This record gives sequence, C-alpha cells and structure tokens, in this order.
Amino acid sequence: MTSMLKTREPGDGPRPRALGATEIVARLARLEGWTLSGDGAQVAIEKQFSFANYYETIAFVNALALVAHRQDHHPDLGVHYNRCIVRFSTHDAGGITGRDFDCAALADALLA
Ligand code: H2B
Repeated sequence: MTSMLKTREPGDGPRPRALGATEIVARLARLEGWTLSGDGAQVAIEKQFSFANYYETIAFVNALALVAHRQDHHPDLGVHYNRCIVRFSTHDAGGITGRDFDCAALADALLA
C-alpha cells in the first residue's frame, strides 16, 4: 500500500552511487559527531545519540523510524537504555551514498 507519509517510493530517482573516500571524508566534516565505521561490506557512517532515559531514547527511535519510512532509507539501530547508535549505509549501492548523508542530517534535525 502506498503511504501518504512517504516522500520517496522504492525505485524513485536514480540508483544511488557509492561515494569515494575523499567525498565521504569531506561530507563527514560537515556533520557533527558522525564517524566512519567498519569497512568492506560493513562500511557505514555512525553516530551515538545520548538521552536522559529510555522514554526519550524510544521517542527518538520512533521519530527516526518515520523519517526512514518517508525517505525509504533505513538505518541499522543499536537501542540501549539512554542511547541509540545509528548507522547508515546503502545496501543497494554496497557502500555509502548521498542518501546516507541526507538521512544523517535529518536524524540530527530531529534534535535541533
Ligand atoms: N535502506 C538502506 N539503508 N539501504 C538501502 O539500500 C535501502 C534501504 N534500499 N531501504 C531501499 C530500502 C530499497 O530496498 C527499496 C526497494 O527502495
């Protein structure tokens, strides 16, 4: 079923292109707290978000889930009592793409 909440549907737009190392480093420098993690098939950009308690952590996770749904781009999440580790990579491209950086900025904006 098509959701009214979605801004991107599967297959929308050009297939994302995996970014090279120089571009990844340049884009990481423009974000606060995001780092490169893993390598090869496990490469991703990652950030730990800290909260006061479980309720706040889950509120963030739920808000991020809506962003992910709207963008049709889904992070891996490590959910803990008062922190959430967010990892973005693009499986379809086998690496990190502009979509990962766009969604990282949207995750940050949830707390701005
Ligand atoms: N999320 C992430 N993180 N990477 C992808 O490659 C990806 C996704 N692909 N969400 C999307 C869904 C794709 O499978 C659908 C068909 O658009």
